[in-house]
Amino acid sequence: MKLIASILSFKQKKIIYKNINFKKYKNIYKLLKNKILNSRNILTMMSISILFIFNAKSDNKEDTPPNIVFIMADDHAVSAISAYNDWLAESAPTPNIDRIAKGGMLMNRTFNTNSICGPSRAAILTGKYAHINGFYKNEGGGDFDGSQQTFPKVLQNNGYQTAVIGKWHLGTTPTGFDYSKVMINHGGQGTYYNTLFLENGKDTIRENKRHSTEQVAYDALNWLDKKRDKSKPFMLMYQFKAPHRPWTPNSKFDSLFSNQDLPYPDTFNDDYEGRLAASENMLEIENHMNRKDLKLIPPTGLSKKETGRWNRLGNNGEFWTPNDTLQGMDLKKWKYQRYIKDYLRCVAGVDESVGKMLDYLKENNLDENTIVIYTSDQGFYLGEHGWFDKRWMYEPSFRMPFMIKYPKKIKPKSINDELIVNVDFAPTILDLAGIKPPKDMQGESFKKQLFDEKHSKRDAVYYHYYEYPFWHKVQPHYGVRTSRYKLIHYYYNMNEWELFDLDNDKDELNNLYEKDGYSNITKDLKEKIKKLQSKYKDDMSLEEMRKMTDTRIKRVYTEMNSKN
Ligand code: SGN
Ligand code: CA
Repeated sequence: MKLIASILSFKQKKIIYKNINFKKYKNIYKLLKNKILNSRNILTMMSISILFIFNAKSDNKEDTPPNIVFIMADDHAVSAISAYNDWLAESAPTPNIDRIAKGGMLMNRTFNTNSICGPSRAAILTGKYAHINGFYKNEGGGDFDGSQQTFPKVLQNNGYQTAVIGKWHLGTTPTGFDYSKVMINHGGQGTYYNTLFLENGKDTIRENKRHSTEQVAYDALNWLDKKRDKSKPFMLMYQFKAPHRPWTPNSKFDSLFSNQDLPYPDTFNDDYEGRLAASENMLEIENHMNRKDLKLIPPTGLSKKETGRWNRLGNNGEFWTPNDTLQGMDLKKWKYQRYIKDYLRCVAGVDESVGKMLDYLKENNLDENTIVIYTSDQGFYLGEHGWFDKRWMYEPSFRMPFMIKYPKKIKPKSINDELIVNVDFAPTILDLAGIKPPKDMQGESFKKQLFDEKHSKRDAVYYHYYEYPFWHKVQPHYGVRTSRYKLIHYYYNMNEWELFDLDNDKDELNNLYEKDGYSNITKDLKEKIKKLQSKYKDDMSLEEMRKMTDTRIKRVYTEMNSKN
């Protein structure tokens, strides 16, 4: 318990961090100027002249620090981005998001370290695993400790203008930003319409003219155009609520897919054989989607409480059908079609807002020197294994989309299979900005891999998920993935291991743990887990890990002044 308390009361040491690339010459100039005034030394005069010649030379475009637009959607699966050319690519293209991949690099193997909203965002900001940055669960996980070091703070300290606009979902008010406008209603999740925002930590603004995806685009372009300090490089976090549950698209996309059925994933009717934890889930499209998810209209005359109950029916496996005749597989398919169409309509909105940003950068001659990243806080199940939601270390939720465009430095249309995790984002962004990543960040910069497709270094990535049983009853687990194998340990109230050979079983249906011929591979993977747990300081006992799941940390955050 003591150990856990120390983790939770994590306090960030102040990092004195100096690497003032683009301020460098100005500072040296000041220094030398003072010297002249003091000594009137002719030699110093000469060195100033040399410096100016050098400075004029190096002040060309090569040395201008890049701007950064970090675009993040919420729950956007790789399979719902056509650049990944997966099973939905033809039916639901995302031409604007694909522009980023075409103009730069598509990373095929980017993974989460804890596949859920707040924890992923905290890992991205800090470059540290959840047990180190302190934010490891959404439910009963408290608020993010905003006093700790984050990559936006480091950029800000190095002369960048920073902003975050859209979804934040970390409880505490954003720190490290010159401008922030983040969603705060619905427990920080934000809503699709009538979204309540908090601007710069003090003013609440109810936006009721636009769908949230359009509002975020509007605010982001407005900041770029009118509010930022144009003498400085900028880093903008452009973050959508879409396509998160309850998948409410902008009504202008209502007719999209109305005359077609979308395809089903291969594992739509998975029976979870050989995977005990998966068989105990509560995230099946067939059995755990509620009436509100699928946009059924409640009967009139119900009280607010009754309406809520009516809407939520289905969450706990209660049977419902939109009419008296739809049953069995037909009902399951009907639910899927309803769900996937709304989800992809939300994606269409995100794609449109990404297009607006790319157009703006181009029209304002900013695109050459601006790094544009597109990612999502995690992946999502679009019917694979019969599921919606995320959390598992199985590929559809473990994988994150990641593409990056930087015309000056990254070759267009490049594809990379390197193993990357979300704690790598922070050091990579800093590295790209010419700033040395702080040593205590656990992730590693993959800048080299961006410039050279063949540069490879990591042989395995480590994962740990804690939240249980709410929501969706996903057993806490940790595991390791190499380019070929994955080993997972479910440890909370069972002791189950799963081993998959991804080369021969990409859908992870065949658990090879304790099967003949796999003992050496298993031994090797267990050693890898041990090594990574010790490297990332996640080497506590199972008892202590279980306690982390059981510890409910109160949310101090309240929806500030949210009454207006
Ligand atoms: C909400 C959803 C859950 C979802 C969590 C976490 N329920 O609680 O289905 O798993 O968010 O999502 S809902 O009925 O409120 O939509 S996350 O993106 O914040 O991690
Ligand atoms: Ca999410």
